[in-house]
Amino acid sequence: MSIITIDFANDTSIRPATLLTTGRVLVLLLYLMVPFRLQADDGYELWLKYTRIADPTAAASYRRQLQGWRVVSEGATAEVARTELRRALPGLFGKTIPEAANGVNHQLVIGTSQSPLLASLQHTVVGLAPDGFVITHTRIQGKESIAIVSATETGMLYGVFHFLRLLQTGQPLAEVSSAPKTKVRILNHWDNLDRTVERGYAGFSLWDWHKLPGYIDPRYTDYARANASIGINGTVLTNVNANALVLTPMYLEKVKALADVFRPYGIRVYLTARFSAPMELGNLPTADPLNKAVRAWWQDKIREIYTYIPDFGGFTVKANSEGQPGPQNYGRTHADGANMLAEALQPYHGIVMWRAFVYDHQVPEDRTRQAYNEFKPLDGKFLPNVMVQVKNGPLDFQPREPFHPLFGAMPATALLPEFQLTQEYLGFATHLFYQAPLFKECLDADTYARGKGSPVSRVIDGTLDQHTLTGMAGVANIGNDRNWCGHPLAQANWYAFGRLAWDHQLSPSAVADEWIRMTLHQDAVVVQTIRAMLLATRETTVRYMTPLGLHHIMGWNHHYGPAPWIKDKERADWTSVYYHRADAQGIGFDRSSRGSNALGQYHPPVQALYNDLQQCPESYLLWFHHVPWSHTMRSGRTLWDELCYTYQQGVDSVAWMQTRWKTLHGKVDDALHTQVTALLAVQHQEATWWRDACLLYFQQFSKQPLPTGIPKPARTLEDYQRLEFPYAPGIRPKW
Ligand code: GCV
Repeated sequence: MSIITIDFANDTSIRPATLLTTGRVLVLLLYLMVPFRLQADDGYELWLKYTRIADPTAAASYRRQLQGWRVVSEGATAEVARTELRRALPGLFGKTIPEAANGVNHQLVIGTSQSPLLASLQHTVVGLAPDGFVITHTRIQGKESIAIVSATETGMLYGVFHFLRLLQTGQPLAEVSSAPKTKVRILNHWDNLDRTVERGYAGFSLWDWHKLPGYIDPRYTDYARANASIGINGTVLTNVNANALVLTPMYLEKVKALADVFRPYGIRVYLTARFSAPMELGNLPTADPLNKAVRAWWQDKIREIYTYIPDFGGFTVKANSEGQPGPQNYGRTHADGANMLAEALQPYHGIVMWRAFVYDHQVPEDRTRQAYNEFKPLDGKFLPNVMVQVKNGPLDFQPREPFHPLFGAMPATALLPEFQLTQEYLGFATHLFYQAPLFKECLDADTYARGKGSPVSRVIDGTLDQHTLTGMAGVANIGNDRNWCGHPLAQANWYAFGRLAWDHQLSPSAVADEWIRMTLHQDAVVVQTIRAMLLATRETTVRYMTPLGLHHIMGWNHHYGPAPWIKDKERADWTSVYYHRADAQGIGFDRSSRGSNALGQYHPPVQALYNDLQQCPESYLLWFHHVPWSHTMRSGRTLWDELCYTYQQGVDSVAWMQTRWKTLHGKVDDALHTQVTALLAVQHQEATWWRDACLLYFQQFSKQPLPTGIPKPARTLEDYQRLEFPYAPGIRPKW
């Protein structure tokens, strides 16, 4: 759709008397010509655009059921619900739906179950998890009504957003009862106080620390609306590579200002705690978690934080990992460190999310085994308000990893899975990569912890081991780019994360469908085309980056582009050769019982699935095995040929996406079409680069020709190896 903006008021060539009529006629004409939107789609409105319902039959049916509406609760969250409905309904229907304070027949009534008007519906929300809601057809004061009701104000707001989603996606207004499957649905911002974002590809941090608390950017409210609309109820504002300054009064004032904006949306604020803060801010000689003065320092600090932010959520902590300080500096355990903070937070109902992303290059042990070695013995040693935060896989957010072996190994500990929405290893904000299939692959994986049917999702929603403190964390892909996430379609990952944290049983396809309808278009063919593209992106990227179980072969430090040749750095576990182990015999990391036995950390049925080279699913082959180049794959091809063809398939799939996207020309917003066309072209170029650089490099070991159909690389291996990207985004600038 093209941009149409006419500023009548500033057009001095039109005299005031005619301005009104001419203006009105033009507006009317424009409205008739462009019924659904008058502005270019810059992505800012996310999935809350509330464009006019395209199907007139559906619109008429909704209208019949919505003669008026009212929110019968009071308070800040009720006001947020009203504001959202005032914004949404005229957009969806093209005209205002009256607020009917005294009720009308066929009305929408919204409130908590404590509202006297909804008292008769109290029973419908009894037993629902906190913040669950019900949408039901009933009679209120004798009038036909649809009621949205929840035991909590936040649940009521979630119900409103769900109702709006039904309208936006053309669903029937049937009875709904919905409650979150996890409790802490939280974004982790790796945002620094200087506004750079570690591994951020969508501009600078949203948090304008310098202007806070005096200036409250309206964008903070839109951020909160977006999160509330998908059930996200927490945000960690700062990078896990933490800066203690955020705990000082000057910054706490600023954090408080953000918390005040987010509170009516049901969003709690959390911070990262730098473990050495008592030394850096408190001038103590130690940060030993068993030291009395250190404990007292944290208690005082936490008390102080709660004077600013009475509903402060707690801390995320990265300790003894990649140079961050931690309890092990003092010979203490992770549990000692986490419990010290947890004890101080406990009176205020705060929690600690203690990260299990730990590995030490001094330890002569497969890096993927180290977190389990460290944390498994601590099971049962953490206080009840501690969650151990575990990345989805045992390495580091690769395009494909098996699930982390800690899932299913710590039944006495609340585990919080961490996904990375920002695309550090997935093509930054340039490549289209819809992550819901990746999230689901992990959530659906069977740990066999309590026999068959013990998926990761049941570990983390608490049903497997009866935990009530549950959650899901996502490393945010949000920055201050106008469209929030850099790539105009990357918002789908933010959306999918929230939806799956609420209900991990939703399918990636259904979530994509919702997002497309709410964000881009309602036309069935457009929806189908984009959904097919989104669903293909995960496998596509795996194929052109890290096929057949390869991993960690990207550029040094910035992680941009292919670099399987990285070796001889200060840390072996940051190089590529450590992971692919290509040699004259074959390629891959033997993690079977004959190798590092990382597989031994999984339950026996999982071991049985992967341990045998002949049985191992080929998508994980080189993750678990060192495989001869001549190995016969299921296709009948040799490993070498299969590797070449899989890289090629990845490149071909991007070309397929380009063709699909081309068919949408004229059907989706022009500016969006142009932007995505350009980004897909870059993705194609980069997929080709990955294929050529990796195959040339691995060919040195396989010593075999490229099979028929694989094009000759455009450049030499040395050319690719010489490429440097001094200003690749996402790493902290060196001053
Ligand atoms: C925040 C990877 C990233 C780091 C990140 C780290 C982590 O190693 O490259 O930038 O640090 O993961 O998750 O702590």
